[in-house]
Amino acid sequence: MMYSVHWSALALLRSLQCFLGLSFGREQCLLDVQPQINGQECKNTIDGSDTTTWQTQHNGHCNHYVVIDLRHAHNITALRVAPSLAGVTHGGSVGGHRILLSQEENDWSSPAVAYGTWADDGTDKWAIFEPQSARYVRLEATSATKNQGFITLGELDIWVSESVPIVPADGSLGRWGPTINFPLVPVSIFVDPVEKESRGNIIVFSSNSRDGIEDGEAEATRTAIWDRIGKRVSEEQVKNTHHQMFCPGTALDVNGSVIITGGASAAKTTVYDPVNKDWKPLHVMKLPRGYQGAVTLADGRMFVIGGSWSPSDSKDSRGGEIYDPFTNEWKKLENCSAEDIRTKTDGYLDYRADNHVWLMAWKDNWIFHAGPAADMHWINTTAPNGALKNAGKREEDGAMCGIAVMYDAAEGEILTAGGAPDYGKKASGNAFIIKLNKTGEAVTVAPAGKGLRWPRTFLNAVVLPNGDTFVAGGMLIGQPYNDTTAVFTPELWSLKDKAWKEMAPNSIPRTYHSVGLLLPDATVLVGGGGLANNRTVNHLDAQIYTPPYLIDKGPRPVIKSLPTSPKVMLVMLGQHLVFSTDSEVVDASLIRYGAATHNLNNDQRRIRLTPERDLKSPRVFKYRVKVPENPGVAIPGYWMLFVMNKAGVPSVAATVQDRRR
Ligand SMILES: *[C@@H]1O[C@H](CO)[C@@H](O)[C@H](O)[C@H]1NC(C)=O
Ligand SMILES: *[C@@H]1O[C@H](CO)[C@@H](O)[C@H](O)[C@H]1NC(C)=O
Ligand SMILES: *[C@@H]1O[C@H](CO)[C@@H](O)[C@H](O)[C@H]1NC(C)=O
Ligand SMILES: *[C@@H]1O[C@H](CO)[C@@H](O)[C@H](O)[C@H]1NC(C)=O
Ligand SMILES: *[C@@H]1O[C@H](CO)[C@@H](O)[C@H](O)[C@H]1NC(C)=O
Ligand SMILES: *[C@@H]1O[C@H](CO)[C@@H](O)[C@H](O)[C@H]1NC(C)=O
Ligand SMILES: *[C@@H]1O[C@H](CO)[C@@H](O)[C@H](O)[C@H]1NC(C)=O
Ligand SMILES: [Cu+2]
Repeated sequence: MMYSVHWSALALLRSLQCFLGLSFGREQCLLDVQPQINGQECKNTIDGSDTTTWQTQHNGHCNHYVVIDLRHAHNITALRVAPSLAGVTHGGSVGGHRILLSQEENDWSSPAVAYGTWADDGTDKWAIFEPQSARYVRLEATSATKNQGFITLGELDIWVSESVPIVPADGSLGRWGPTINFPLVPVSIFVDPVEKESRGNIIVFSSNSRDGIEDGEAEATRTAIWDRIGKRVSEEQVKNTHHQMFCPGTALDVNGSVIITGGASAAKTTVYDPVNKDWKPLHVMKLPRGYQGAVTLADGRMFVIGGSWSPSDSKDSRGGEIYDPFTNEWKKLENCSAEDIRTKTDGYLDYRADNHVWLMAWKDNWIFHAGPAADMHWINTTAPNGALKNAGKREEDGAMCGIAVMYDAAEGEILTAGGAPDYGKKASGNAFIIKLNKTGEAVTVAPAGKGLRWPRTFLNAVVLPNGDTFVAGGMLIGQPYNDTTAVFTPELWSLKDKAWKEMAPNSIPRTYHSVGLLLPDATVLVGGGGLANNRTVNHLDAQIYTPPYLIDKGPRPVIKSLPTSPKVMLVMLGQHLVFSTDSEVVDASLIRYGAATHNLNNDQRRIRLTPERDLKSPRVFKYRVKVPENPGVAIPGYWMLFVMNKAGVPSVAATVQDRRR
């Protein structure tokens, strides 16, 4: 048979088994409108042949669906949708889609297990989701490619899994799903913070190609927008900046604009403006680079350092430079050499030892360099040429493509975990708590519990509103474009217990070129991986992880009183932020919006806040929280304000802007 599974890693790891359509016995295909076209009935989607076609009738709009009855319940985990090989030239393929599962013939009340938009490129399409027991499968086309009002489809396979356990019903380990399908591999990702109801669209991008390297227009980027509320994915090619934003540095400025530096078009800088929803070129960097670390400073400027594969690879070609968004100018900091911040355990010193630097903006416009090099540093960006100062050793080896998260900015506390001494090497399970003391002075380092239970590199880390850090994906041996040693069990660093806990596993590998991000509704998005031309390891999707605090813990508190439209509140340093809620809350936090790529999100940080109830108005739930005074703690820009109740359930975030200067 023709099952050329390009998800070989998944098949290998999960021993999937494919049931051919006809082996289900009675197939049941339903069309929403007209009778089926003679010879092109929907039963052709499950006849085991890609060359027979199901063609829907043109009905002016596209909402065609097919339902398959498996006769018995199976643990279903994936769908392959193959285009017709019969040479049908009219009609589109399935673009926008939803996939629903059911135990009952006409009950489609459960949310979709996967939805999104597939690319218009004539290849097989996959939807992979967490296994779920169902007898009926429904594929809905919500849009057809080529703007057609009807679709043609060659074959639809349903994949089941007998090895992946069904998600525990109690949800105490969290829950995965749905899967969001993108028309490209989401290698870089950010939340557009300026959005109706403040809940935010998600913008993702790959390279000039959707799923490979260098097979498109040289200086352009494939992007997609996921409308989380409308549950739709759309695609856009960004050409006007002439910037292929693949393997870049990313940071969010004072106005929530995402500044994307370098990468494939090595000196270019682009800004995504969330107010006008457009992309604009900015001034080029002094030094061309890709894979650099980037971070927004206390005064709103942005610092970058390191980054390999720039065309002018040489020892001193990757030093620090600083961008001033107010003047659109770059300035080189001659005394911040990338040589000082390299890992010393990389086999290709000149090439990639200064990649993906963990940078934490701090007081007085200083930056703390937390890794991945074993030696940590302080960077004084106000010294005329910048100044680097050793801050001690974190561990013995470097931790390339590990993670660092400032989970408590007021206390200067950073969690680090995982990584490998070098690409291609065995990953580490090391985890540490770094505590910053006075700016420029020695820091303390202590092990974070017993370390990760699963050593991993290319992992993603997201700080949650309650200060716990969720770590997902990664692999045991750091081999780009090879999912063989992928880790599927996420871990949670509990602030209260000072221990790691294994959480619900997922079924899609998230390794090299994967990303993780906290969403404003307090769930976590983990996606991407791959972007290899051979397509065996490409993951054109993301999954939502719902932490246990949102499962069976009762209603969520609601922040009621922050301004709407645009739902952004300006906050002032050292001042109180006043708001009301619909119920009692006992804890609060601010988490800065960030942008993630290559397992790195330096702008992500959390500030713990203490809600003080206004006792003068006992009949309403009115609170105030004090925003820290120091802009090195409360970095200017957009933040998510969360409140939590006694059961630990967080609200949906209100968006606040900390705008200064
Ligand atoms: C589905 O998975 C559950 C739990 O892993 C298992 O007990 C059950 O036998 C599976 N059902 C089928 C039809 O494979
Ligand atoms: C941010 O937006 C404000 C108001 O539109 C503008 O005055 C300011 O220059 C912007 N700052 C940056 C860094 O773009
Ligand atoms: C800083 O740079 C200047 C000139 O580039 C150099 O003379 C000086 O020695 C450097 N200082 C340090 C501490 O590296
Ligand atoms: C950082 O650099 C500035 C400018 O040279 C200097 O005034 C300041 O003392 C430096 N900070 C420290 C703590 O060395
Ligand atoms: C900083 O270190 C000093 C001793 O070196 C200690 O007394 C102080 O408590 C520390 N401050 C913080 C915030 O940890
Ligand atoms: C992928 O990794 C595995 C385990 O490390 C190795 O055996 C295999 O050869 C690798 N495959 C490729 C294509 O490099
Ligand atoms: C996939 O392609 C990449 C890049 O061309 C290559 O390095 C890798 O070994 C390939 N992986 C597999 C599993 O074939
Ligand atoms: Cu890359």
